[in-house]
Amino acid sequence: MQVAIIGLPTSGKTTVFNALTRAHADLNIHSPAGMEANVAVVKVPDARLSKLASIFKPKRIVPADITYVDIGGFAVGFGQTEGFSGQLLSNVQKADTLVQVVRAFVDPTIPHITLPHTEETVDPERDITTLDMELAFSDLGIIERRLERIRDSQHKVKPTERAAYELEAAVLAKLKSALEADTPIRALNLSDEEDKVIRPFQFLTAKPMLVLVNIHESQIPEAGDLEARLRQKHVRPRTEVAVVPGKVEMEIAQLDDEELAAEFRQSVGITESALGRVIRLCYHLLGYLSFFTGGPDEVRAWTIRKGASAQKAAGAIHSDMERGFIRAEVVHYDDLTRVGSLAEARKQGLLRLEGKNYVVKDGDLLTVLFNV
Ligand SMILES: Nc1nc2c(ncn2[C@@H]2O[C@H](COP(=O)(O)OP(=O)(O)OP(=O)(O)O)[C@@H](O)[C@H]2O)c(=O)[nH]1
Ligand SMILES: [Mg+2]
Repeated sequence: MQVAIIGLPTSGKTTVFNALTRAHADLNIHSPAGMEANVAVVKVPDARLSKLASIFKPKRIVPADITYVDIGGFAVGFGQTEGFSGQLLSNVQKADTLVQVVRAFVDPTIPHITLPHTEETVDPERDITTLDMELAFSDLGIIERRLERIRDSQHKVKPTERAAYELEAAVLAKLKSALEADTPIRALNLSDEEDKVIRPFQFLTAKPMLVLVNIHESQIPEAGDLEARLRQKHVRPRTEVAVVPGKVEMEIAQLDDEELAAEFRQSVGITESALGRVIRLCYHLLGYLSFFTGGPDEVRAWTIRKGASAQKAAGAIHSDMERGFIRAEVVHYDDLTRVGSLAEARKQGLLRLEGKNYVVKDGDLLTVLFNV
């Protein structure tokens, strides 16, 4: 899973990147325009892995991972001007989910650059709207150019292609009016057919979005109220909002001593680390779940979409396994850890043979039988 961290200048993107990845990226360097300023791969913490390891005693434990990319250069106006460079666009397009960092901390020594004609105030509501508009402008530009091309080539379309052309034009027109009414594409309930039509365009507002509101430590007591207010206004389908004290989260994440980190967290009133919370919200936004494989070599966590079949899950492990899928032996984590071994699970009938259409559940442990 790839997550792009975006946001207006000095909103705290690199601070949040450090908090989420435990990295030590330099805050004095402005994230360069359009570039991947910082990249890190994070192991997805999952307490179930160590429990499974105590059963399988494997040589290694392999957690799922997430790649975070801190992308710079979201100056205001990038979506409307040529300033929205190919590099920036393609770096954002690559991501599965966007994390938008919004500044809510007040610090007069750190200028907050927003629109040239707005005063330098801290206003998370305004900034959420600004960034959403920039992304929407980019999508609208692509839609309008495509619609124009469809109109211009109407007379050349072969009869066999006409239906596909008309469907595409209709879907794009629907997206256009949604965007013009300030509704991002991700919030539309598109059919599978419509989804397939728009996928190649890689629209920015079609990606799930987590809005991370970056507060100062002193604002922690008001965090709950602020979050409730912003959620009410900005949570929509495939959009989540969370308030985090970025700087103190970064300082805690950078501690090597887990015990000290827990103490620190408790002393400032943080119940769940931003690192864990953001991963949880990204899984939720993408509709992902984890399943496991286990054996003497490794115990491993895998990520797939909710609703995926056992055959699709096998494909996440290896394409050969998907192609040559025969059956999967499935036992749920809860059952396996309750009885303590695969042999015992088998004896109690908890280890089931499932076919290719079995819908994998979060926490299933799969052994794929395949033939190539
Ligand atoms: N006082 C205070 N300063 C913060 C807080 N969060 C971030 N900062 C500071 O704000 C400045 C900008 O933070 P960065 O994380 O570098 O922000 P950025 O969005 O990556 O900035 P650019 O890459 O320049 O666009 C840094 O000096 C941070 O230390 C906070 O909660 N309180
Ligand atoms: Mg930065």
